[in-house]
Amino acid sequence: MSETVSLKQLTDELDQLETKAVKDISEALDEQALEHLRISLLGKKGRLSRILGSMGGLKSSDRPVIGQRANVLKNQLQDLLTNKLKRLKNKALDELLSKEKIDVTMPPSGIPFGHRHPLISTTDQIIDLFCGLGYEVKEGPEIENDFYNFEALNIPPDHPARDMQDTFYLGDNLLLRTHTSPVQIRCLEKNPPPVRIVAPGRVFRRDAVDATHSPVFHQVEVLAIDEGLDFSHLRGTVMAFLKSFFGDLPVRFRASYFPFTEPSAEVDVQWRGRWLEVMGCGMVDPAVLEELGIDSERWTGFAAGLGVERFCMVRHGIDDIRKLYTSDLRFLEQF
Ligand code: 2NL
Repeated sequence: MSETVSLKQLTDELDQLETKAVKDISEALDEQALEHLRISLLGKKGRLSRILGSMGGLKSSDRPVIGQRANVLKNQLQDLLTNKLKRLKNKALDELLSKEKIDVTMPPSGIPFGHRHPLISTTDQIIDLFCGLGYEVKEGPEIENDFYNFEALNIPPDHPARDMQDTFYLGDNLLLRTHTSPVQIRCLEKNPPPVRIVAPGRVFRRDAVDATHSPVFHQVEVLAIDEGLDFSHLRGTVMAFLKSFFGDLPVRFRASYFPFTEPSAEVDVQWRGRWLEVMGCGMVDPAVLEELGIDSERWTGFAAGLGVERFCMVRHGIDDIRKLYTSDLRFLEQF
């Protein structure tokens, strides 16, 4: 048997429990504190259970009174706990959101963009002009043989360019191309004239490195073969190209010599008061056409070779070719 208790005693206990619980719930600081409170109030061994457990000591007529009161209190506390939990959750979310606020107007974190190397953008600029004149871009192997690099271009066996001192030989008949002319020879071999092509690419010569020489450099070669082409077409094309690249600088043609063109010329532009050589060109030597089985009485053409490094250095005021090859970001990021 339970100890006897009076109705008044249990009513007072419930009143006290209510007052204290309402206060504690309203003052709970976080979800964890609230959960502890819920267990100590409404749990199996909680304070409400204890009071209900002592109901056995009541007169049986008083039991429903306390039972009903305890139930009401239980529901009331449950509601208070649920509401408080909701408010604490909202508060926690608000705090999180204000801490993690995303300002969509902030500038981006500055992940650096990559960009094209100045030699590539210079090459592209040269190519674009010729594409606009109807030329096609052709590429070919960097490893060539003697025929395509020298023989087909009318370069005689005793020419200095063929010297071990000047060309990287890889084996008996293999070498690193010294110009992109072989690309054009291969193209002419496969495609009968008329042709209009530009051949960009890396070329290789056994030069000692200094401010103006690199054993690897870049060339764009231009070739047009058609009926009735003469030096005026060469000159007009070169002038149009130079004007689009450099603007209105003075240009002069100087007579020169290449084994694969006749007549040949070198072209200078006047820049900051000085004449700078920027390209070589000429009418394709009939011997080059005949070697490829092209009738040189019917077909004529012109060709030109441009050093991309030279164009790039003049355009950007770069004083040393080595800067284009050392991959120093402090230099490259300027372009
Ligand atoms: C230079 C000179 C030149 C050519 C390249 C060429 C190509 C064929 C036939 C005839 Cl397939 N000629 N190319 C012609 C004249 C000059 O380059 O000083 N380059 C940097």
